Amino acid sequence: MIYNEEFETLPREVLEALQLKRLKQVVQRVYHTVGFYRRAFDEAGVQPDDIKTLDDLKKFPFTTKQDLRDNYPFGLFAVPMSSIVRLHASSGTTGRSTVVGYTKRDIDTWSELMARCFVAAGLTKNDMLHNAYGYGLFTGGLGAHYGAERLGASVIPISGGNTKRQIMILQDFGPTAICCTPSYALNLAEQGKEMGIDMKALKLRVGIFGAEPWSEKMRTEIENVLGIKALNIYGLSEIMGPGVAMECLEGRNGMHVFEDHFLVETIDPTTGAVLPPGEEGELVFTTITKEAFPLVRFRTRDISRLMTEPCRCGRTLYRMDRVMGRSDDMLIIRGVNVFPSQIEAVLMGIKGLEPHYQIIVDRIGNLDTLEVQVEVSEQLFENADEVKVLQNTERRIVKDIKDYLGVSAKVKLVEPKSLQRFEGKVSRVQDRRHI
Ligand code: DLL
Repeated sequence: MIYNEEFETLPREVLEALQLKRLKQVVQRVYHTVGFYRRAFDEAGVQPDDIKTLDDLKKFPFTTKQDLRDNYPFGLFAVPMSSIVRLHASSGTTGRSTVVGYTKRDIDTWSELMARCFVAAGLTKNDMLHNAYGYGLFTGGLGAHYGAERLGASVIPISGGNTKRQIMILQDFGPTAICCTPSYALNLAEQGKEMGIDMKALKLRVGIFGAEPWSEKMRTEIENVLGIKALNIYGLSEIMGPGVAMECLEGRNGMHVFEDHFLVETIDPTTGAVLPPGEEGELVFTTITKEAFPLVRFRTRDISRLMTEPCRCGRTLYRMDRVMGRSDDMLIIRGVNVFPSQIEAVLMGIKGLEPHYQIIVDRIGNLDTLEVQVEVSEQLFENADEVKVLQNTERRIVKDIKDYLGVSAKVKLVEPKSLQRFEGKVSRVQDRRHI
């Protein structure tokens, strides 16, 4: 089933002509409305008129997450605040989060794209959706919500957490579809089992899972324990939120990128050179219809590859493979994006700690765990007869990590000079998850 038959099945030449027209417009617009882009294009010696073909895009400079941070919070918006109807943001210590804005028309486009995703998963207005993506600054909850409403499905805006209650609702309301992170799907299944519930007997038929990396092995496991079809959805706040790309029920192999709204390239993360389709590299997106927050050549740091082979669903939109990794050190812990540098910023804001720490990430059962080990200063350690001082410091770290970054961490204070020292590049993160 296809939501927007016309735009999802355009012959490639027609699609490319549309993309070129939209690309020319967006490049003109950012040059004239966003100071950052005017400077970046001038510095790179390119002008909006240089876009004659789609291929010319590669002459233009990249936009990075650092550029977004440097222009925090609203510096890259291309419309006045009076036209902005919604803001979302990633977590982060002050000044380091990414803030994104939407006009009314952007919300409209986003809702349509999410509706396309749900239809690709076989949903109709007769379905009921259990939406367990988090509502709030995170784009998952509201993004999926508006899309399901656009389709006319019944949405349960359950958001994240409170797992036992979620299971009761799954039983009592009988939703036919669910969306959440893949690890939370497994968590729900496990809790349900513990409560003595036959999770396969629920009415659920399909799940739309994303926001964190997962594997074919996890797909099989989710499908087995919940008795559903599990599909992959991709997106990122900077580009829009969920609904940048979505797997279809017919193909279940790679996610169709909504190329009438986003141009996608894969690049070599080291040299920045554009790679041919099929080759693994970093995804780079250009938004060609967004009003409030258009981005030209945004480096996602997500590693994947483009698949240009036709799909049996009839969509002509190219697909992207599962995200296979990142070209930076960003961790996704229970769906929350966390940079080690943000943890460091929290630690360095607390007196009595040394800049020596270790971050240990694991998956126990289906839950990601985060442990931070940090050395205390000699001074604090000598005063440590007062166990209370240490306890308070530990509590403060837990609280600050939760407050600033939105994740729970276990914190262990260790003696001065007890953590491993590195001669070359420091390696502060141990990711023990086998996804
Ligand atoms: O995670 C948007 C989203 C919500 C996507 C709900 C899908 C479902 P951010 O919080 O900005 O936005 O995080 C974006 O999450 O760059 C990827 O590294 C990762 N990611 C998102 N979807 C997938 C996926 C949302 N299907 C970052 N597989 C991205 C692997 C994913 N990683």
